[in-house]
Amino acid sequence: MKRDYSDKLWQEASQLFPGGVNSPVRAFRGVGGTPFFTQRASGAKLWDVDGNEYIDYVGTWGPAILGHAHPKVVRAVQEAAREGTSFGTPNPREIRLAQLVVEAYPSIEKLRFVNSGTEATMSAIRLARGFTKRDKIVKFDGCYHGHADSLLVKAGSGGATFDVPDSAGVPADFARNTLTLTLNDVAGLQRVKWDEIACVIIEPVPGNMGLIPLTPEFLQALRQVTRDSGALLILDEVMCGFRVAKGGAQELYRLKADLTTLGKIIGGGLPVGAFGGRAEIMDCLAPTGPVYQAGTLSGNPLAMAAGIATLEELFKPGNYHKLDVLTTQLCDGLRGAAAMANVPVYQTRIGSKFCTFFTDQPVVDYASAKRSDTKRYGKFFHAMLERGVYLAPSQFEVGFMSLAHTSEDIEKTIHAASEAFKQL
Ligand code: HOZ
Repeated sequence: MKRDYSDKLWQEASQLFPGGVNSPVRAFRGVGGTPFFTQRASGAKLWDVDGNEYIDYVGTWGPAILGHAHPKVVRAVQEAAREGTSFGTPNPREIRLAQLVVEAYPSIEKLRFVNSGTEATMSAIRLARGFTKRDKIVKFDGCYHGHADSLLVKAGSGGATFDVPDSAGVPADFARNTLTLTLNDVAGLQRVKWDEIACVIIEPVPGNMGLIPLTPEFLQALRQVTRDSGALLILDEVMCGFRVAKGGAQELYRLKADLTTLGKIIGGGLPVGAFGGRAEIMDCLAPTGPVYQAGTLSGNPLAMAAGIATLEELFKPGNYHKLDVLTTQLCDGLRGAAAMANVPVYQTRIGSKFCTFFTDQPVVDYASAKRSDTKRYGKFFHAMLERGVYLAPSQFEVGFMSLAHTSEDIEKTIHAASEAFKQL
């Protein structure tokens, strides 16, 4: 595989950006080697600057559920750009996108758009603290909710990949107010003094330590304990929102959050986040309430246009079923290919998210995810990349299927995996 131009750009990027990148997990340190530079992307494919083609299962870390550069999304962004790239005033597209979100999420009565998932979770936590007048929050080991200070405690994603779950630079006084618990541990929920807790934040489809299914009993227990104590339940659906079902994890598990955070898909590939929930809570935000939150580019018309086009296309009948079928086909194929090569794997899938752990033990929480053989994952990753398949460059991230993937792409991927597993 030709790599000359990517390698040259990597030298230049390494002089300019810490670790050569603008977001750590892109640096391939979790799998070894150095990243390729992408020239363009279309449908289910990426092409790097050396002309290599990849079937892409990262999908820009989740937003590309329609595939890359979907014509309707591109057209919507072009049309919006012609009318102006940012206004700093209310604009009609904010309303249309908000209506699409509210239609899908019955728990969201009011929402606010921001510019990233990190902003969404950071703002939701502040709002929860302002609403409840309590300081302490609860999160779960290995869940990642962006990089706001209070949330970089036992964090997944890059925190898991680089083994820095507790970031330097977070004041001890902040971290002290973040309590952590173990996923799927119903008994562990009893160890918390819930009447001191402002909120619990959880990825209802944890996807930042690989992909770990939560039991319905655990989710229901969490809902019960928060409801009883007045602590708010924040479901972080930045990754799983609009991906695992039209109404996200809340539809899948019949749950109702007090606050929900969203991002990724709702921006159709442009920078967007949102948080929303009960009107009574949301009205505590300025200018109606005392909790301050703001953003020059929030509700940006280009991002709104991309989000509207994405959701309108995604909501067409049959699309979620198609995603399920494609992802099941891939996961069955990967499991079969691993078995044929005698490589123990634990394959997980929820909707169109999937993950292959290199362990024969069930993965149910962060500790069991960490038992996966990450070196083996790195070898598998590179064996797949050489065969034109781009998987997440870390064991602690997940794969994303898109509507642009075809059965033929999946067959090619399974064929590549059969060879890659044998090579291990
Ligand atoms: N937040 C993404 C999912 N883990 C990864 C993207 C990034 O950190 O660059």
